[in-house]
Amino acid sequence: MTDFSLQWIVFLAWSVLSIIVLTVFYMMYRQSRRDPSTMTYDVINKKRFRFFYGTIVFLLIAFFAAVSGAPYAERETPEVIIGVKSKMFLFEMTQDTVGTNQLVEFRITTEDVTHGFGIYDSTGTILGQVQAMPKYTNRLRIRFPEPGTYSILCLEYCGTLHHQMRSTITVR
Ligand SMILES: [Cu+2]
Repeated sequence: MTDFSLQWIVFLAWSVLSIIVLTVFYMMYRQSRRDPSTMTYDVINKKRFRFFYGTIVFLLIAFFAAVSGAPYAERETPEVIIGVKSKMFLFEMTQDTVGTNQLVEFRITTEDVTHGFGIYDSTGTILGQVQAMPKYTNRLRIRFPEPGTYSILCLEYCGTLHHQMRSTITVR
């Protein structure tokens, strides 16, 4: 998701929330201006009933709208899955070439100590990272926006040759 669309979602959510809050205040204001003699228990109970069930219906709709897409990370299926076995002092990858903008999922583990798996572009900017942990497989999903050679560096000090623990991935 781009920063731009995220800003719009936040703005919309904020607007909807503001409208709800203002509506509630307006209803309270109108209520306070009513002639108390018209407020029989019958009228009050009817209002409470409507408010109570209205709130429940609203919460139910909001709940299902919010969770229908969960778990969020699973919405997309990765196009490429790359297994990564780390060990002192190298990364063994099942594949080292992917396509531009493909959704790539790295499944990373280690055969010895904990390592880090960090992906950098040609300017040295980190695009994503995850730990390589013994007996666990951690996943990292990433899209490479531009073709080129990306560096993979170990991010966890793992021994004397840690600084040499690097690999590359080619994006076509
Ligand atoms: Cu290392």
